Amino acid sequence: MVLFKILPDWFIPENEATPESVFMNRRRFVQKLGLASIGAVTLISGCTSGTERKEAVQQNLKQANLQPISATRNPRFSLDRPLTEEYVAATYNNFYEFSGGKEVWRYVDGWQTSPWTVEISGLVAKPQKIAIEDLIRKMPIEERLYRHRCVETWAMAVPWIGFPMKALIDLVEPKPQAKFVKMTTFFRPKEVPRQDLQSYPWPYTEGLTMAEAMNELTLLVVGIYGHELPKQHGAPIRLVVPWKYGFKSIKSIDRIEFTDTQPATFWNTLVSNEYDFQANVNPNVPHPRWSQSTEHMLGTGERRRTLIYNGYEQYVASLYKNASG
Ligand SMILES: Nc1nc2c(c(=O)[nH]1)N[C@H]1C(S)=C(S)[C@@H](COP(=O)(O)O)O[C@H]1N2
Ligand SMILES: [Mo]
Repeated sequence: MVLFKILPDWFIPENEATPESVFMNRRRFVQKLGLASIGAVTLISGCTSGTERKEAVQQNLKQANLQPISATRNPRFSLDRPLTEEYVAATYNNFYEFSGGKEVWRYVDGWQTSPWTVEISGLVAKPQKIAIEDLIRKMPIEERLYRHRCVETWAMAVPWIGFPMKALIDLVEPKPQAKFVKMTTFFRPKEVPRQDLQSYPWPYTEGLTMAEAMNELTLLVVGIYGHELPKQHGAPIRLVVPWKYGFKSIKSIDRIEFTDTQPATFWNTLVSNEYDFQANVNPNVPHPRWSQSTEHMLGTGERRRTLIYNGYEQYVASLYKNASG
């Protein structure tokens, strides 16, 4: 109990986890509080040193044999902060299919992401089932530096590789009745045991309005740091909507459906008063259990003020002009 009082406030929201920042800053943190001899800190942080961990992760990324993707960086999307180090971003993930904590990279090895097809259906003129390689070949691939803000208050800045969702929409030609896009993560409870847990509404689903889906920021992502996505980031294809809390950016998508009604979404179904459908980053609207006014960067622990729409106001504010929230 005492321990929680001395932990930084952002520790609390990330209740199930071993926050990377605690880990990375363990020495500094321990020194500052004079807690080096208290076993509980080690218990929370794990017991390998930062360097050992970095090496283990880099080895793991190498073994994943991720193929390079050549993509030109789009200079329109620049950052106000340094990029997060690759090994940090790859070891602090939310992917509830594999873990309720952040060490997802330790559990994904046995899960196969190839072959992979994406089924696009619903209110479209050209429904199709398309192999991921064929989809990538047809789409305008580029690199973009984006901020990412998790509802739990951690943030990162990473170079994604992907294509605008608008390009996929043009490919399938939605009918005028289409009002929402529903995306669904793979569902393989035999291979991925957590998908057998009855307490969660598997498979993970997310959704956007058509206007949000067509916004130029909305990216379908197939790579990061110059190569294919490691599994823990949602291989082989995931959504990235950087003005919304991270849970909207659904991973490992195998179904995209155009609908006339708002789809049910994973976190909203689980805890509707904490995770809404819109989920736009907003420093002025606290989560029921914690403030959203600041965030901390993975790896460095740097604390920053949360930006309205995560700093993407100029791109998206017009979408919500007439809304109250
Ligand atoms: N299928 C699926 N997608 C998911 C999640 C998940 O648990 N399952 N977690 C979400 C949350 S809460 C966040 S913050 C981001 C994290 O993306 P990253 O691990 O690549 O940083 O993925 C989102 N997409
Ligand atoms: Mo998140």
